[in-house]
Amino acid sequence: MFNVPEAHPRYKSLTKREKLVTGLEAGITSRQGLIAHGRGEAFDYLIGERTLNSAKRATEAAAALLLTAKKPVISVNGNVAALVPEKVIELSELLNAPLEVNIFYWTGERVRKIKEHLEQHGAAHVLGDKAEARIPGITHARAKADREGIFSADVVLAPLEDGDRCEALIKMGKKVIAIDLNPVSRTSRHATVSIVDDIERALENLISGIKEMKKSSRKEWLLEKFDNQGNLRAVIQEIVERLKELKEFDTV
Ligand code: PTJ
Repeated sequence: MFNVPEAHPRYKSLTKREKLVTGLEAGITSRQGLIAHGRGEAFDYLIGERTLNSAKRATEAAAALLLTAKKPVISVNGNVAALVPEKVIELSELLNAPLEVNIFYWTGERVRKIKEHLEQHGAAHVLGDKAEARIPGITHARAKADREGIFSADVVLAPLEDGDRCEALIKMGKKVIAIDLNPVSRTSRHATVSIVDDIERALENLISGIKEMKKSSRKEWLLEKFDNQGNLRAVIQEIVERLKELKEFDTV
């Protein structure tokens, strides 16, 4: 891994790139995953590389949804495995929810490598290698699901997801929590709760939110009042405000 100097002003961002390149070399991340990350970075620039208030509200709703779920499952793809293995494992332990490897650019070898990578980081319960069930309405490999995992889950946390599967999971009657920096992606538009934030920041906030909310009686109330479409409009409004501020400066 290229050693990014900590004093570099873009240290965090460059380190994420290194993690993905390392993931690619290890056969975990797809080549297309690098392109997808670049799209995410562009949105993160517009957002200001910070958690928006609208993302905080969505994260709170997501915490409530996960805590009230009967059978939550966390979907892991090649980008998520390379960027935040420790954080998805911590979340999985906190919720007692399995991780399920589910990838778009499917190969059996990559599924196995991602599973092993998560287990090497301490994951105890990783699904995705059976993939004996099929999500109806999807013609590509993302339809593959473990019967005891995503297929029978009531709530699916699906970071960096593609719109097709999000829509198909919703059609199956599941609730989907998306983490996606693009507020106008099909995934963000279709999910039950869309957290428009970087995966690392979103998971950090989700973990602390769940810890705080565990014993709270506000969960149902939070879910009832959350309006995903309204919140996505608020994300765009926050981005517009930031762009107006940026207009006043000569350099970004
Ligand atoms: O490992 P695989 O085969 O499942 O492939 C994973 C990718 C991400 C390549 C695949 O799922 C894909 O093609 O996804 P999309 O349709 O490009 O959607 C990915 C979304 O994630 C885009 O809207 C990006 O803006 C967003 N994104 C990228 N990086 C981040 C992100 N969102 C949050 N945090 C990020 N770091």
